[in-house]
Amino acid sequence: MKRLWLALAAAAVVAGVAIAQTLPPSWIKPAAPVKIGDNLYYVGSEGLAAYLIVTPKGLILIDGTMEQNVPAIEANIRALGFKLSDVDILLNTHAHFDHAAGLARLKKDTGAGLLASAGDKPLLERGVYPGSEDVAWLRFPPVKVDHVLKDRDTVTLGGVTLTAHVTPGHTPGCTTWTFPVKIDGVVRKAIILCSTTVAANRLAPRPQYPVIVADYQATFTRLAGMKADVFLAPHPEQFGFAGKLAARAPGKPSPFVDPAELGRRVAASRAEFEAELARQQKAAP
Ligand code: 4NZ
Ligand code: ZN
Repeated sequence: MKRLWLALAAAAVVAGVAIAQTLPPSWIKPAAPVKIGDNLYYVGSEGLAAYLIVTPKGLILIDGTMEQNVPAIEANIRALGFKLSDVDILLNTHAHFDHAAGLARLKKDTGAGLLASAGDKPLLERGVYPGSEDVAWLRFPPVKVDHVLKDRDTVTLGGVTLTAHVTPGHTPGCTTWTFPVKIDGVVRKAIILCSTTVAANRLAPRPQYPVIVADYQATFTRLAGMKADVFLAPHPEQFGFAGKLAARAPGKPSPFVDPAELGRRVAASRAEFEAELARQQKAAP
């Protein structure tokens, strides 16, 4: 996947607006909802995750994905037996077009309030990619943030509490979420990682934003000290979603429960980051 981003980033320079057409088709391919736990459903497209957290007092939706996916996300919410007006809170992993472009329309259709970090709020409200504000194909429909979250703030609805962990780098306000999820009768700790990939980000010599490298480093250190039983992320391949779905079988433990996965994925991502940082520094004129 990383190679793809590098290719996309390189192509962006030469192709400009045409690049949007080369995004993975799976990103806007509708997918049926998937039950991960009693109170947690995947309601995104085949290639971009959106998560629905169910509480007795209403629903929380994390990520809007692309604008084109909104009808399918809404159909998934209805197929699960809910009304769009049941969605009370909208959250976002990070303010990139592929995870935030659908938020404006979802907000309008559900009437929910959007909560976001201080670092990502201005990006969401302008609909721009940090450090590439003038790149048209990276823009998305701006969406008003109703409440600003600080690091370690909690969001509670219907007795379910989510914790916001501001893990910057991928974006200045990248937000990782943790919350309880009941799977096979056991309450587990789930984590939705914001994203720690470099993707199209410039690290050197003209960084996407001034402290991006220090932010990534601190985020990797912080994540390495965290624990979770269920590892999730904004891109399904980042947590092996397809393989886990295929591995599910009645009477077998859920493949979504893997307390070692967070550590494994963070270590791998950190190694990729360091390699990419070295590559960009070496390539610098
Ligand atoms: S992301 C691009 N949100 O990191 C940039 O998966 C960033 C991502 C995807 C695609 N891009 O430039 O095409
Ligand atoms: Zn991103």
